[in-house]
Amino acid sequence: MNKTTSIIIPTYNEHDNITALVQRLAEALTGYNYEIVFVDDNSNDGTAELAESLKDEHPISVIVRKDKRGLASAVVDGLSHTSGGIVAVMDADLQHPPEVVPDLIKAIEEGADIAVASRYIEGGGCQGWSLTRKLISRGAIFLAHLLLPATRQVNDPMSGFFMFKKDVVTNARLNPAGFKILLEILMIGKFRNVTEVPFTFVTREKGESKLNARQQVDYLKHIYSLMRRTGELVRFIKFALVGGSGIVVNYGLYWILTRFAGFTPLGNTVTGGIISGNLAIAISIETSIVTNFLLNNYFTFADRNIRGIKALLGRLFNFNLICLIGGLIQIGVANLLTITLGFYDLIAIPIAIIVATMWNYLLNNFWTWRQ
Ligand SMILES: Nc1nc2c(ncn2[C@@H]2O[C@H](COP(=O)(O)OP(=O)(O)O)[C@@H](O)[C@H]2O)c(=O)[nH]1
Ligand SMILES: [Mg+2]
Repeated sequence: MNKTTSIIIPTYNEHDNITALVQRLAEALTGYNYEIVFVDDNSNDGTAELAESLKDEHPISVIVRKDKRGLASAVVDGLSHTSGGIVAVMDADLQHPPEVVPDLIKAIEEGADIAVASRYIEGGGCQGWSLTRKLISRGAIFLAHLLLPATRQVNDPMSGFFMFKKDVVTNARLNPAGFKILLEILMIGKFRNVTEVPFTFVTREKGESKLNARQQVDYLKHIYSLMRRTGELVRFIKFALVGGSGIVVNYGLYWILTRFAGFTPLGNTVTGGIISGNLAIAISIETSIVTNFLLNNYFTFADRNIRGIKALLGRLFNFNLICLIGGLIQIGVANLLTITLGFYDLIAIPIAIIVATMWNYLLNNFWTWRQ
């Protein structure tokens, strides 16, 4: 309660929302110590002037930047003007209901380092969104979860409404070109506990959205930049290399077994031929599973490596379980292609391997080496 919460609010042409915003914040935060830091990118509708005029009655400061530089950089600039130990970020257009701010403060008081107002947990939602917009939002989150592991602990890492202890970012070099500032904080901030509190992202009543197609492209660039800066890009490349080596082992061993070691090539229907061919595939698959596991454990995921033979075997077991399904997929596709569709086996096998590899990547990233 005694700690001051600094609420950073980036604005661009939000004249018609400011008064209601400040009033609703004042009501919601009666009894709390708080300050509002508006970071305005030189709006031409009088937003900054209006905010200035509310200073007498409310704890407000207004920063005006003359050349418009975007949303995330507004937050980064706002940070250096905050006096509180706790910082909140929210939109000015009332799509982030001010009444949720006390819930965020409560989460921080209860021990969270970062509290995210979330649309995608029980009790949260989006008002009036079309199916397309929902799908884009979900797709963007899926991509973040897939490529930026530290975001997986949050269901809504794209939220623009959140609160954090200032220590979290004290030593972090936040990239102001980044579009979604919460992604930056989750990826390069220092924290232990993240909590989500539900909220409904309501429709905008006044003013216009500044979201445009360019920002969707910028989002992809931002993910790429975060992958590069946090080492996830290198991990992705390593994983691909190990996967490639597994394919060589898998395919190469099948070739050796069927061409030089007496196993029958798949598709050949001599007596016992199908069993022999499938056995060759099974041996090749299992060998590549083990080589892939060892390489991933000591190379791709060396930083998440675990000690002790028991834990290692447990993880190998998990890995095998996942790959078992991948292996069955491979065997199924290989049999379908060769026996049913008459493909040459040395063409069918690599196709089957590719399908199985895609499955394996998704599941291992989300399970065996999950964070
Ligand atoms: N300072 C600053 N604020 C911005 C900029 N673009 C958008 N905003 C503010 O960021 C918040 C969210 O923007 P909005 O256009 O509503 O995005 P949407 O809710 O995703 O459609 C609002 O408070 C805007 O006024 C910008 O370039 N600079
Ligand atoms: Mg908005």
